[in-house]
Amino acid sequence: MSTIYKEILKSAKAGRKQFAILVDPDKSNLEEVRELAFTAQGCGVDYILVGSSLLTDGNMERCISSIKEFCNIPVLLFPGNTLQVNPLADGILYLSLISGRNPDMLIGNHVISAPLVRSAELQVIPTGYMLIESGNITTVSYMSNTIPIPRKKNEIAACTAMAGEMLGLKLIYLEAGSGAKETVPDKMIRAVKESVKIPVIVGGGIRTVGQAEEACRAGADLIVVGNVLEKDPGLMESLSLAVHETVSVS
Ligand code: 1GP
Repeated sequence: MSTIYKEILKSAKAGRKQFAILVDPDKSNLEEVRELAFTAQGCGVDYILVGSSLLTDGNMERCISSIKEFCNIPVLLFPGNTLQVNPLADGILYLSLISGRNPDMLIGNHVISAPLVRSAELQVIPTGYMLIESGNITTVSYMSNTIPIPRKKNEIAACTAMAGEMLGLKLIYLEAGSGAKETVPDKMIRAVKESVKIPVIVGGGIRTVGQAEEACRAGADLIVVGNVLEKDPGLMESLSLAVHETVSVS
């Protein structure tokens, strides 16, 4: 078992919530990336995810090197496609998009990237990635050519997560989509959390401390925030503090 996954699992079992930031190499220039990394180090961020649904002029390698210049927080690839696999990272959320029915996102891209991932010696964390309807068509939904799970269909979300766990996936990631209008509903987080024993990640559209706390109380083990920090890096400290201090309410 990879050391990063061991830490995620240990924290989840102990009820210690964790906080990750998402850095999109397209949306932040290298100066901004360095500032995010420096701030993250100072406020106890647990992981830095790097990736994008569509990368145009950003550069994964330069982005990861810039992060590593300013902090020693584990960097996890959060790849939108096979081109984003990079050996400079510490690990990879090896995402299988289990809420969708696009074979390329379920297994095809993994077959293509497998030799690269193996030779990069990344810590591989098999992750069941689930898109949840969030009020608008998100880039990830469009790019993956998949329909998100409807917001009120908690039973579909729970059964999908259960199937993912029984197939051997190690994490469930409930994703509203970067910049989503609405976050993943609390009731759905709760339904999924009650259905599986593996840790649950929640992200997409979280802009306030209150939203992060709500997701944690509903059962999220790890919160991911990206977009809002590009505009307001100062919010990182209060988000990190709030997540680390919140406990689940059953
Ligand atoms: C997206 O869950 C992450 O993949 C983070 O979303 O950018 O909306 O915070 P935001």
